[in-house]
Parts: sequence; structure tokens; C-alpha cells
Amino acid sequence: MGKTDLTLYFIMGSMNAEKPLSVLEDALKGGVTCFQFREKGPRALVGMEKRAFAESCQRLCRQFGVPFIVNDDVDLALEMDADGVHVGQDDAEARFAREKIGADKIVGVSVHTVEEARRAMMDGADYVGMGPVYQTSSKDDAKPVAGTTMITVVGKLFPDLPIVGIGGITAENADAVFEAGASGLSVISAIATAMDPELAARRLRKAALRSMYGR
Ligand code: 3NM
Repeated sequence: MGKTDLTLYFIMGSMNAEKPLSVLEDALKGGVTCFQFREKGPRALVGMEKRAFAESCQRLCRQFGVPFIVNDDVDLALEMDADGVHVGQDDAEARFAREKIGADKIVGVSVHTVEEARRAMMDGADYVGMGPVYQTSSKDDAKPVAGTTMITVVGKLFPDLPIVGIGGITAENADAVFEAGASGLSVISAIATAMDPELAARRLRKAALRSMYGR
């Protein structure tokens, strides 16, 4: 395993749930292994409000010993001494993120092609996110559904680069993501919009472990 356990990687911003902090706490209780703070889009918090909400999320993650990773905002990640940063192809360059945040922190990169995966690896990414595996309604500018083919291709070409599948993943369809060679799965709505986020996280984690280890 690399710097962090990517088995069940929960992503959320304040816009993804009515009571986001209570959802995050439930998700942590249910066994998520990694958290990404993703405050993005037209309804995203900014400035002091964003910072205060991020701090509350970080506090919860610390209580559960789960890494707190900041999406896109390298400066915020640095200021908060976050465990890492995740960047997309339209955000700060991964190389720049790595240089700024330091060798010990986690850097994740969203990629969609072999070339982007190769670049991410050269730039010092600890993992790459690949998607959308299935249809998603959580990202306005999501690319067309990619399925799992590219995960298999990138996994074979770069066996040391951990891959996290993302986009429309649920406990029911998670198996294919691991079968393709992913090290983990990333979800927003499967936990954030669940009636019982703790139970949803527990089910996802169980599904992930069953796929990974056959239990
Ligand atoms: N990135 P849900 S898909 C944040 O394809 C994000 O890179 C994607 O949310 C990509 O689990 C996505 O609700 C949204 O489908 C994932």
C-alpha cells in the first residue's frame, strides 16, 4: 500500500448534503478510509466560510484517523496542514502541487487517458482517480461515461500507480471497479445522499473488501 488506504474514499462538499458534517461523521463511523474536501461549483462556500467548514471536516477526520485531502486548493491544503491535495487536469499542475506541498503529503490527480496517467506519475502523484466509471449527477462537467476499460489499461501499464475508480459507484456495482484493477473506490452520492450514510459506508466498505480479498 502507498501513503494511504484508498479502499473507500469519500468525497464531499457543503453542497452535497443537507447536513454535511453529520454525514461526514456517519461516513467515518461507517468506515471510510480517506476523505476529500471538495468545495466546488456554483453553490460552493468561499473565503472564511469555506475555511471554517474545511476545519470542521478536518477535525472530524482527525478524530477517526482518516486522511483529510483538499480538492484543487493547494494553498488551503498548505495553510491547514492537510494530509494532501487532489488536482484535476484543469487545476494546478500536479508537479506544482507536489513541489508546494512537499514529499510527505498525498497528491492525487484525476486522469482520463494513458498519457495523463503517465504525466501524473512523473509529476509525483500518489494515486490517480479515473472516471466517470458510471453515470454521475454529482459533477456538472463530468466527461462521458468511461466504464472500466481505461482502469485496466492504465493498471497494466503502470502497476505501481494506485487507481481509484470514481463516478456513479455503489455497493452493487463496485465489484467491476476492483476487477479492473483499482485499489479503491471514490463516492459522493452513494454516501452523501443515503438515508443512512453510516450504513451506506459500511455496505460499500464491505463490498470493496469482498472484491479485494474475496471475503
Ligand atoms: N469526478 P458520485 S466523477 C468528483 O470522472 C467526480 O473524474 C469524476 O460522484 C471524474 O459518486 C465525480 O456521486 C463525481 O457519482 C462522483
